[in-house]
Amino acid sequence: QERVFSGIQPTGHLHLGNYLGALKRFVELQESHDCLYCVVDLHALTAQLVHDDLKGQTRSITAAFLACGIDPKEQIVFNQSAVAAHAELAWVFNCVARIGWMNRMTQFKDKAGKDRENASLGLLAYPSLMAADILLYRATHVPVGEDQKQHLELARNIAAKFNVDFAERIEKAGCGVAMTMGEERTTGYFPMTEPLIEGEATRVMSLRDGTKKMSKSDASDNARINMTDDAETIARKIRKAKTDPEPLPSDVDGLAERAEANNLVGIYAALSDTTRQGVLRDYGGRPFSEFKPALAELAVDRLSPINAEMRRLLADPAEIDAVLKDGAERAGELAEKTMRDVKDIVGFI
Ligand code: AQP
Repeated sequence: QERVFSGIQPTGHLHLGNYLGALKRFVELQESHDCLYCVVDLHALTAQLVHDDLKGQTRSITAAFLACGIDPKEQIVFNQSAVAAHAELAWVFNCVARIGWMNRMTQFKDKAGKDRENASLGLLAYPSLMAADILLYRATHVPVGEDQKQHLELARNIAAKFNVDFAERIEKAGCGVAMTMGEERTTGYFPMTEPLIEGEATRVMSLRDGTKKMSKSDASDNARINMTDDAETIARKIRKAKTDPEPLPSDVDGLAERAEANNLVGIYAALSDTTRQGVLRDYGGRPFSEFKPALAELAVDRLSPINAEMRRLLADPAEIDAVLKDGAERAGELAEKTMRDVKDIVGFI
């Protein structure tokens, strides 16, 4: 059975990269899959321990899930810390994963910076907790942006090592399922989860620097479009976005050496559910002074209703809290079943 899991950290305002790389895909996938969408508040502690308003941020991400169109009755929407099994399974995975694997993660290197000895142990172990988030539900697919690809590979390595190390126990417990690992058909407990990195905006770049990822933690607010920005702010940020002086090319090959143009065309394509080539069919040969206002209008058109609905939901957090509570109960039932198997496999009484 196919199952989707994905999460977003409650750290800072969501931006267009989070929307196009993750949220928009979450909504599309609920048409064809059983989905769990999680506000990963345990992860929020890894880079910064004390937050001004973690509860508020958690509610805000939940509001974004709902405002984008995720149906919390059909799907499961919850916050990670409300299901203790995430931390429990992460401990087992900390003992499966190797320190060398963690040290190679580019996100760890980026976020730890030069003073690695002083980074939190949680930041190093982040991918192990992420593997637990996914595998606790034996999820088969994870929609994410390009930046999470390496973490997904690590989750597969953890699953594979667990399956091999405990192969006999899994067999004896009778809870294994048939699967393909590498070239081999075998039996294992945890699935080889596939990342879903699809579409024209899997890596939305900064509006100020086409070589840098659009990110919540960028010091310049003009580098990103926040999902809470009003129409005027969105239009201003797009107007000021860095570009080169050439008109747009007439086909995608012409975008190869033009990071900023490529980024804006990709954003337009993703927002309008078409391809870069489709956008260039309409705008090829035209200057940015014509393209940017059209992009601003499109972004406002797509984001404004979401923004308005988020504000409505956040005005009374009771509805959001009820969604999270119900989601945590339903997620907890699924998690409990996995933890029963894992405890049996590992040998905990
Ligand atoms: N620029 C992006 N383009 C496409 N997808 C992106 N995602 C993040 N940035 C982009 C995707 O959004 C989902 C949630 O991200 P997250 O909040 O869990 O973690 P993050 O990647 O740390 O987000 P930020 O904005 O980049 O935060 P900081 O500044 O803290 O590093 C993920 O699926 C991610 O791929």
